Amino acid sequence: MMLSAIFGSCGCLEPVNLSEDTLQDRPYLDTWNHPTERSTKNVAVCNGKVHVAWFNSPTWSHTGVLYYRRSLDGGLNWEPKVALVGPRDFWRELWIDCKGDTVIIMYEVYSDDNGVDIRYKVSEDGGATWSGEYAPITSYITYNQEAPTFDIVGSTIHMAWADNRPYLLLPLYNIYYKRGVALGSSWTSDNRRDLSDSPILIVDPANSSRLHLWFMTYNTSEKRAKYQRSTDGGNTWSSTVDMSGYDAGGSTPYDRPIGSMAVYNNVIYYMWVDERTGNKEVMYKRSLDGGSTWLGPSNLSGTPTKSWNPYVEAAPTGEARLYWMDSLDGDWEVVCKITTDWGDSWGALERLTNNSAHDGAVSVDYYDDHWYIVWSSDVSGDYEVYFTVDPCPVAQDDELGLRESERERRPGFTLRGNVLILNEAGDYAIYSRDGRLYDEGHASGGETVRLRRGVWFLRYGGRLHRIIVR
Ligand SMILES: [Ca+2]
Ligand SMILES: [Ca+2]
Ligand SMILES: [Ca+2]
Ligand SMILES: [Ca+2]
Repeated sequence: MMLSAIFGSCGCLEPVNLSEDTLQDRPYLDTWNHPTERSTKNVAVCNGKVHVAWFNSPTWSHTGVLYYRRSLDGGLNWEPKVALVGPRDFWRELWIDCKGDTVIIMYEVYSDDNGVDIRYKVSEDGGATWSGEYAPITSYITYNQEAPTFDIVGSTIHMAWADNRPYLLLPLYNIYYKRGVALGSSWTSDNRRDLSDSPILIVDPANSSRLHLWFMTYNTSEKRAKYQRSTDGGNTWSSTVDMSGYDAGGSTPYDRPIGSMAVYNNVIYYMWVDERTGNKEVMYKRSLDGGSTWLGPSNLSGTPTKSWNPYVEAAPTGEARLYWMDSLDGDWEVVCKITTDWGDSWGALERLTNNSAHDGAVSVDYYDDHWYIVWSSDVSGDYEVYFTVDPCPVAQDDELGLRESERERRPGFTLRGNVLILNEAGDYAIYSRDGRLYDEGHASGGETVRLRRGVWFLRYGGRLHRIIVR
């Protein structure tokens, strides 16, 4: 049996309730209680510090508090949540990202005079202290500036957003790009890219001059997922590529071709949702050459139920993960699929949640062989923001990667560097993280097995152990 069937790989054991509040705690402030426009980024991990941001509101209302909470040890322990902004009028979305100890949160605010506007705050000490509130866009502010997305290169912020300032004399939504140097001390001018909305901007972590832009058109004539790229750090941009080539159905916010994108070293994982199969599915295209050519599309979710809110993240190892929400049992669950071969093949659907509550609004980050997952659930009746990590978080002194309850029953093996020492007599089997048998035999005591860096599973002494070789 594949070990992945024994161990769900979507997340680790019991999720952590980060919000713990009797009001509504949600990554995305909307009556649908899940994203309706694009999948937003609510978790960011850098230097082993986990940063999470969400909205807290009495009911559906623009008014609320933007909360922030961090862990300094990869999610084992959490500092108290901080009311970072508010109470004030927000709109729906926020976006958090980090680079080193620089953390930035952008969010939408609303006022009757200026409609929707974008604001941001910066921390330069890993989330310990925060700047005042800045406005990256200062022209046409009486129109709506929405859906901020950004990535950080050094101290440069590359950002995109949606804006309905007049274009061809009409107030139509277009996506715009601009760049801020010195964490936004000065900004380039607003650069209109194309119709229409919900951008996601990703800088290739291995090629920092390559910028990739996911966006969509959603109007009466076209409901498509689209793409542009820049290969010169945002100075010039390609023409638009129609990625979906198929109009998503319906006319509500919940019928948009909502999507996500991840990039590593010119491999691009591009996701969106449409109904070409007869129900909502996460569709997938992939590029192996930095967006010059594309493979696909293929149906990645493959469920007969509604699939929504895809969030894909990529690792330098060739592993990538797609999390999404699916109405599997009539309610919503967060589920995932994993590839370990740069997106050639994907494993079976696995559940992160399994309950009768509404689970969704999932986002994911990757850092140092770990996947960090944040979502919301109304399992308590008033929505909470939950966190998990896979593999399980490891304390500095816990080289076996076992949780406290397992450590008490510490089995007869030790790990010294990358050498596993089997101290007691018994049969053993070692599996790689994708479930393939790596080694097996009978130990008489004192045998050693050398392991590569990464995550392994050991069946030994009648139990299954997760081992992390660092
Ligand atoms: Ca709550
Ligand atoms: Ca505005
Ligand atoms: Ca489906
Ligand atoms: Ca559920």
